[in-house]
Amino acid sequence: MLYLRKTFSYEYPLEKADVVLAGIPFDSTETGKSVKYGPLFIREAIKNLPGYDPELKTNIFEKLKFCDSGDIEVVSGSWKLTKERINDTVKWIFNTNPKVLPVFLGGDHLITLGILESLKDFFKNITIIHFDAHRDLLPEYMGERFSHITWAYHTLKQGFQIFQIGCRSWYETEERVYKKYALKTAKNIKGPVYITIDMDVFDPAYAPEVGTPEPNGMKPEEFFNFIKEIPLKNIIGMDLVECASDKINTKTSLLAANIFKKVLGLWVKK
Ligand SMILES: [Mn+2]
Repeated sequence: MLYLRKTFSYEYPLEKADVVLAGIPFDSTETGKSVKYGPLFIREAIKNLPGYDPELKTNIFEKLKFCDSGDIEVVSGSWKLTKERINDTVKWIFNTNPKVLPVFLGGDHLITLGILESLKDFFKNITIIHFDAHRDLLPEYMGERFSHITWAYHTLKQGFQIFQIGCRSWYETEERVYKKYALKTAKNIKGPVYITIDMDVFDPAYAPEVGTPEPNGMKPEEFFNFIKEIPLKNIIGMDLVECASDKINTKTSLLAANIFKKVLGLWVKK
């Protein structure tokens, strides 16, 4: 099928892939703009990326074998049923290929909780590196325990370590939780690392289409400098969430696709 392509110019079966892409278009807990079409538009932006990175002098599409597994069919309005589907998908991924690096596209940030709970069956002592304008450390929101602004709290309760970057808006109760439980430095992180990137970590000038934008955010260059300091050889997975793009080639989805490229470029050179 020489002239036919899906997301990547050549797609490998999951058992042979280095990287697997999976969309999770769940946005039932979103309180701002819908993020249901994030996977669609980030994927379209990935399709248009040149693989070569002039800074890293590497081409991810030549160095890595990719598989796009498609989007999980989420159950709108039901976190319980959606979580089961995320759990089954993550199990299928690692039972098929224990060495693959999964990259998930969201979707609201609650999907990260479902992914991490599933990863616990395969990895011990996971540290979460969490880029976000918000801490997401509320125990509940308006009486609901599971929401895009509570997921990080539940990871702490389940024994994950978390290091947060880029936060600039939080509730007082979250500050107490943060001070008590979160890591305060990224140095000395050992063991498996999971990276979660809420696109609202960026200033709305660079990523305006997000669920809940906050002014005074990161510049892309600050993010790209920081990501080089992370021990990428230990990453076991990554997600890009809260992308509220609703058109092709808008700022947030393009930036998300470029993060995908840069992180994988750094990972391949690890
Ligand atoms: Mn956020």
